[in-house]
Amino acid sequence: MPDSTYTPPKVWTWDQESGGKFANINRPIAGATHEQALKVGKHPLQLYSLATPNGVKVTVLLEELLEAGIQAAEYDAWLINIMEGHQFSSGFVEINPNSKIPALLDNSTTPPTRVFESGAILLYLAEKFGKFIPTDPAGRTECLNWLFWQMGSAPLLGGGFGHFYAYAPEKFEYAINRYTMEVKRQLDVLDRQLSEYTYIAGDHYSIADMAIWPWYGALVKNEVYEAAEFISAHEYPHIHRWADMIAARPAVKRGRIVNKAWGELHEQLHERHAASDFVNKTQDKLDNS
Ligand SMILES: N[C@@H](CCC(=O)N[C@@H](CS)C(=O)NCC(=O)O)C(=O)O
Repeated sequence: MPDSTYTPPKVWTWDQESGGKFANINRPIAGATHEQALKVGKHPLQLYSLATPNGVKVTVLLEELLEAGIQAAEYDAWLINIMEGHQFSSGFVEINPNSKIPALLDNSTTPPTRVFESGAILLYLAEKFGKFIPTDPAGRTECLNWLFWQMGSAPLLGGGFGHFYAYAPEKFEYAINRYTMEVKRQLDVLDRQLSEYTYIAGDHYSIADMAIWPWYGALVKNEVYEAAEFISAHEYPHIHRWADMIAARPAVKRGRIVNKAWGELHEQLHERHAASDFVNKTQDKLDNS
């Protein structure tokens, strides 16, 4: 058994020097830290986000809706830099009291509708536009099964495995073992499902794929946590087949770079306000102009 030298005190107190990649933004209290209104663009849908896996779910869906010819899905995507604490502005907290990206404001309704939690945003948009969610009860239920599977499972991948394997200031064998076991089990769940079906929830591409791909597709393709070798990603061939198929979709290629503020300059579109921004406003174009 790993040796532990830490004995929890009777009452936990906030140690602001606890270390770790996200130590400067982690806090034990909710609410705004500063007054700052959110910017608002001309489109009905205002998205406040960042291209983390949770953010990419939503920009992929919005681009898929536009690709399907639904002009009412036009949106402005504003960059929320979580490392700089933008999620704690008064404007952001008004639309997401939980201070996490992504958050959406639908100005086409009266009054405007706020939507937070990526799963709720996917469901809201899929229902609003009648796309990427089956309408028959059995198909819809299976789609929701996998959407909610993702919402419950991914915190164990991100907050558990990713945190302790990639971000924690020290490596703890107990924590890494525990979460690697769970994540490999989750990957096996997906691999078995995808050995039987083309897409996660059956024969049709849906919001379940859009929720799961940015996390588990990225994991097996070594795009998050640099952990593909560690978790033996080659053991999940059906996830690889599916991940390649999703990644090849034009809307996915666009959606994954919206609100991205790291990586290759041509794959960073900090803000998105028009389709032409993918051609003219990526960081390589802006830096050269
Ligand atoms: N369950 C939420 C999780 C969202 C989430 O964890 N967002 C992270 C980035 S991926 C965030 O905004 N973190 C900022 C913070 O923790 O202060 C969802 O799916 O929308």
